[in-house]
Amino acid sequence: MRTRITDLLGIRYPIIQGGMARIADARLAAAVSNGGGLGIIACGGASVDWVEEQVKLARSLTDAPIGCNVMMMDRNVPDIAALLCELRIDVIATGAGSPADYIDAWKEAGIKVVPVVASTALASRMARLGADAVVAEGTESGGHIGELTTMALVPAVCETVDIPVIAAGGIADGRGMVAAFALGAEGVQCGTRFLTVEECPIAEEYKLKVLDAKDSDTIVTGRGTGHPARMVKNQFARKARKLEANVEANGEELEQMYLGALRRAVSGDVDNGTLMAGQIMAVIRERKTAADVIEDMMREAEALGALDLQQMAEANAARARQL
Ligand code: TUI
Repeated sequence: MRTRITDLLGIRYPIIQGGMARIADARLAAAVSNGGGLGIIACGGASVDWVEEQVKLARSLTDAPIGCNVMMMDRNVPDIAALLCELRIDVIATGAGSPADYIDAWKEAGIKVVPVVASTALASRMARLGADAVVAEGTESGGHIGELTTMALVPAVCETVDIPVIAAGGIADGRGMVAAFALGAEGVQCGTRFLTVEECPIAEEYKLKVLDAKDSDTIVTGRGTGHPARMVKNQFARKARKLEANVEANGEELEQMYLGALRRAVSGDVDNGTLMAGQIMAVIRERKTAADVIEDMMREAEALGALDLQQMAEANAARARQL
């Protein structure tokens, strides 16, 4: 299939992998890109040297396009931004802030720029500044989140900008992809779905938490401090929520807790780490490879998309009868 997203990014399928700070490395990104999607190396929390090494490694693992995600709250953003120009990375996605100051330089270097937005206001600003596409990311997502749901945000963004929109937040299979396209998207971004794939470098304990989780097993911390993030409910999250009730008194303890919390999660400390994951983990039960996730999603979406509403309703009723 072709959409403005596959044409823009030079990829086979309109599926891109979410950033996932401290998780998405060259091997995961290359596996996604080799599977026909767009793999993304997460620069969030990483050093310039690590990013350089990972981009070079990814290039040795695939000839397909590769992207990087820049976390705008990071202190080393100016250095990362310059490095990615030098390396001529194919695509830059951004999150947790506005990349307004960097778009011109990235475009001049021939890089496709795809900011992640959580509101129509930022989407229209990004389009005006020359972004090639936007990711409209709903609050169902894992990690740093905005307020609006994917269901409300995606159509609103699609009505606001004429560049292609990639939907994110709560999408992990063909059903989600068809729903996103019905809302106006021309591509999807999935993070949580790639957490449990074979090529994802997180600890087995983290993967098991995601595979075992039910719909009500995520929690949002940081609303009190202005940095809301969705993660698997665990000891860390419960304690953070308690302390946040009085940020003034507990600010320092909270800061200490968050130090290294992503790293702890990734290395398997499922009690004291931030196990970032989105709400859709409730329907993820298989492990698969990255390429199989993409193939299965496309097959399921194409089969569903070929149905009319009457046929969809009948298929849904038939599935319910089998429960
Ligand atoms: O960025 C993400 N998700 C992330 S970043 C991350 S790293 C982290 N580590 C520790 C604590 C917190 C984060 C983990 N997950 N998604 C993209 C995203 N961007 N979602 C929402 C936004 C966003 C929100 C507000 C983008 C811009 C914005 O406002 C900027 C402005 O200037 O209006």
